[in-house]
Amino acid sequence: MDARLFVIPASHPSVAAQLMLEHKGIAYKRTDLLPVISKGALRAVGFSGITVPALKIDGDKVQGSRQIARELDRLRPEPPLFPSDPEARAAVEEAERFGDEELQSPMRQILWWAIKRDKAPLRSYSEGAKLGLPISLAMKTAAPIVALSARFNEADDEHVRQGLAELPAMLKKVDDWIAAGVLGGEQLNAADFQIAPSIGLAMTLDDLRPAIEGRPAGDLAKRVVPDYPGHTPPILPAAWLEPLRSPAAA
Ligand SMILES: N[C@@H](CCC(=O)N[C@@H](CS)C(=O)NCC(=O)O)C(=O)O
Repeated sequence: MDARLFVIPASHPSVAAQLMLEHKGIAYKRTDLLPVISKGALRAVGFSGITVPALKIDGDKVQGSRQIARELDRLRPEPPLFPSDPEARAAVEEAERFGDEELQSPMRQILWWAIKRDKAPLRSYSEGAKLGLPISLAMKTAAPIVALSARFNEADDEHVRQGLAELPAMLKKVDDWIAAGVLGGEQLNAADFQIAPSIGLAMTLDDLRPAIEGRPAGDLAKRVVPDYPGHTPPILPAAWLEPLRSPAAA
């Protein structure tokens, strides 16, 4: 198979797509793109959408982590990304939908909010990336990219506070799915690959890690994506983190 995956380094859905290609044993080449510039670059290589992950595989173009999961199962059914039993499949699809539609965005907003305030950690998220220019130069020119990314992703105070307030319930949901065997089974599935990178990304923030580490959701992230790139020292206002500290969050 001839496969090329377009990613933004440390993008959580991009990590999901990489993990699924690896799960299938499909060798692929990776093109690393800078945020914002990625939109034009994807259009230039023929994709209709503007987000990563975007996959070219045997001449076809597939965009979006959930679409990629289905295409990979169609092209190479073994090992499967979805259970064959219809009820079990529906449960995995619902967890996968939650990961894509509900969990991804607040994690993205929290990270861009943090990077907008302190750009120094950005470099750690690009570790090992091939951006087509020296990493030091990329970091020097990062300010407009960060500002645009924060705006594009609505990474403002209101959304970040809301995301942090909702995080305990989202983590509980993931813990419950693990307890029910929907996630974290012997055979990892599309929902594991969708959700674990979002949790892994959250754990790169010192502000969030204590609320995640040691609980089933944190263990899942460590198992599925043990070396998530990036590290952000404490930066979020203490009052905003209160929902994560309350006993109900545990
Ligand atoms: N939910 C979609 C969304 C993908 C998405 O929003 N990707 C972000 C990176 S995490 C992106 O491409 N953003 C464009 C940019 O940052 O310029 C998926 O799972 O594929």
